[in-house]
This record gives sequence, C-alpha cells and structure tokens, in this order.
Amino acid sequence: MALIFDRPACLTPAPFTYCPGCGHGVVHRLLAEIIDELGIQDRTIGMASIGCSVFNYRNFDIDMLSCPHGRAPACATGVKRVHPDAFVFTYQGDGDLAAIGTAEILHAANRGEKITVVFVNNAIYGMTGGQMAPTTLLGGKTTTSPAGREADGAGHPLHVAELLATLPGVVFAARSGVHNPASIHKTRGHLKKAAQAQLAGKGFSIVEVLANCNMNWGMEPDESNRWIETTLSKEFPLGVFKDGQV
Ligand SMILES: Cc1ncc(C[n+]2csc(CCOP(=O)(O)OP(=O)(O)O)c2C)c(N)n1
Repeated sequence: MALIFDRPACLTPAPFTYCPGCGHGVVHRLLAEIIDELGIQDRTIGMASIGCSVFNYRNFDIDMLSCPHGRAPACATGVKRVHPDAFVFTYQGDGDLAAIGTAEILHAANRGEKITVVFVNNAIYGMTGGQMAPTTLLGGKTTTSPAGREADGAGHPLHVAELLATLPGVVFAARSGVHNPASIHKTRGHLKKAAQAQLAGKGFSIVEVLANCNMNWGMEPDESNRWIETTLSKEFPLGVFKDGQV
C-alpha cells in the first residue's frame, strides 16, 4: 500500500507541548514540510525564542539555538553571517518579536539580513497567561487589559508584516493563517517563497501567521478559528505585502 501521509523527516517524534487546538503545531508541520521539500534539512539552523514555542528545538530535527526574549533575529544574523550557505530561520511569537524584541526585528530587517522569520501572531502572550500584546485588538480583554485595550495609553495593534515590507532590505513579507484549510495551504506557499528568497541570497523574508490561542482567548478551538476569520483577519489583512523575487 502506498504511504501518502507521514511525519516530515524534519520533525522529531517528540510530542508537541501545546494546548489542544493551538495553531503552533500546524505552523511547525508546515515549516518542516517545506524544509523537507527543499532538501535543506542538513543545512538548516533554527532560532527558538520565548513564548509557547520555547521548546521547539525538541521538535525540529535540525540544528537549533535557543535565543529567548526577542533576540532571535540578532542570533540569526550572527549565524547566517558565519554560515552563509545555511538556511537560517527564527520562530517567534508576537510578545517575543513585537514587544521585547522590537529593536532586533526592525534592525535585522532594515539591514536586509538574509534570514527568514516565522512570526506567529496570536494577538496575546500565550505562555505567560494571556497578557496584552502589541498585536491585541482594540477593545481586546486580556489579563492586563481587563476592561479592553484602549488606544489612548496602549496604542494600536502593531502591523508587523506591513511595517517591515516598507524596508528596502525586505524581499518577502506576507501574512496568512492556519484557521482553515485554504489558509494553511497559503501559509505553506508563503513559507516556501520566503525560504526560496533566502536561498537565492536576496534578503530578509517574513511570514506572519495568524494563529489561535483558544485557551487564553477563552474559546473552543473551532470558535477561535472562526474568530480569526471574522475578526482578527479584519484588523490584520491576509496577503502578500512584498514579493521582490519576480
Ligand atoms: C512575568 C514575565 N514577564 C515576561 C516574561 C517574558 N516572556 C516569556 S514568554 C512571554 C510571552 C511570549 O508571548 P508570545 O511571544 O506572544 O508567544 P506565545 O506564548 O503567545 O506563543 C514573555 C513576555 C516572563 N517569562 N515572565
């Protein structure tokens, strides 16, 4: 019998430690699939960050560094400069990338570092108990904004993919989701394009992925996926903001 579905070679048998229903595992699988497809497992080096994905170096069967608290783009810069033939990626949440690590991501992108950033935006700090993130929607109730986020004082949701797309060093910037099959398919395509941009030596690439945090959002998994469709993706439009490859 033909085998039509299996674990990507790039994933270890270690179980994911995410909450049931969480989108992180889907993003892991997609990333592993494209690394397999591009045949670059032996020259891929990943940067694990902080947040729920802090232990993802246990899941990817590749070389990985642990670079918590927003420092992944800085670490990736050093690794890529020393190993220019490697495929170097960071895997970061919105608290890690868009709060504590804002300086690192902005300057790595502005320098046009030839790295790929996988940015999982679930609009909240997942790991530390559901605090407000820079990506939390206006009116969004979190443990640190129990009355709802207000622009006056907390600012507006930060649009990372669009922001970075304005920088000349950025070659590919896109946002997709993992909330339905069509979006998952698009995310896979974006990840592949982002990787190809790096492998072609063209510059910085980022794929922002809208993902659910059903536990901290206080929703059932299917409800949280629908909320991405009806609400979160209205604030964070899906699409390609820059594709400098053609
Ligand atoms: C009390 C406290 N404040 C700050 C931190 C730093 N910190 C570690 S994980 C995290 C949240 C990360 O959230 P995000 O990057 O959105 O990833 P997610 O967990 O949602 O996947 C923060 C702020 C910490 N560990 N403890």
